Amino acid sequence: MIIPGKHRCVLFDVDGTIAETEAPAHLAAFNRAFADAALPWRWSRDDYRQLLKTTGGYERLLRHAALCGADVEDAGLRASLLQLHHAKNRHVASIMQSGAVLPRSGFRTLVMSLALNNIAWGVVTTTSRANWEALWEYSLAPLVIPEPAVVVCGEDVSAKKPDPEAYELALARLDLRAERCCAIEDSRNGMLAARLAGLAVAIVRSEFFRDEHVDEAQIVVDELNDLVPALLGHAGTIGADKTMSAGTRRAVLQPALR
Ligand code: XBP
Ligand code: MG
Repeated sequence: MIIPGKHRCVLFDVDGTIAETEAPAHLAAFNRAFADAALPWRWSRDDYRQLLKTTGGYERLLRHAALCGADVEDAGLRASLLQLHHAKNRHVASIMQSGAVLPRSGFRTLVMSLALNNIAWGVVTTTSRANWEALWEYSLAPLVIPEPAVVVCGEDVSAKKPDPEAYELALARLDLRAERCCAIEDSRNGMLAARLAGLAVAIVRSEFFRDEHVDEAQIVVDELNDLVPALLGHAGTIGADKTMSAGTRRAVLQPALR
């Protein structure tokens, strides 16, 4: 359950939660890497929406290759796709450096409100550490916010979301029990990973997962700002004077998994 003021640390997912990275960064970078490699692959937003059901960019390339009839057990193919994934992430870094990816509205307000209430924040993501570091350097550090208390990325786990390993690792590194933390996610896979780790979960709707089934979440909102009252019990202190926008007042609070 999400009880205002109860949590010591709020764990943020990255892609779709801290920032809408999937279309402007990851999808654009995949298509640039395909062009560089003279591969006849081009993913549309609709293609990518389907492929996002597979977490992890490398795993997504394997999934696509399999859909194209390739033998994904072939070591040579796997090595080439790994190189392609690294090339894609280099494009992600240059896209982040160009300033094309901004944090979602309300991110700074939420993190600063948490900090002023002695609540830390952390990062639990499936994405590669290089992508997180680029987002931090070019889009988040300039906000002059506290650094995250923990960062768990795709390389840190053997099984990606919806497996709970990433959240369990974050809790172990924080030396905190699940009841003293909660998670903010945007996808069903992410929500399941957090729930399976025993965490209460808030969902912030994102572009590619807007219609996903997330009934197991404790609260569902459209903007990060809308989580300040739920997490702090009051409007917070910094910049949170914006009332919930008319269309987003769909916060669903339900005591799941008591
Ligand atoms: C979402 C993902 C990531 C990104 C791509 O991560 O599934 O794989 O789409 O990043 P999050 P990589 O848990 O933050 O929502 O290519 O580095 O895997
Ligand atoms: Mg996400």
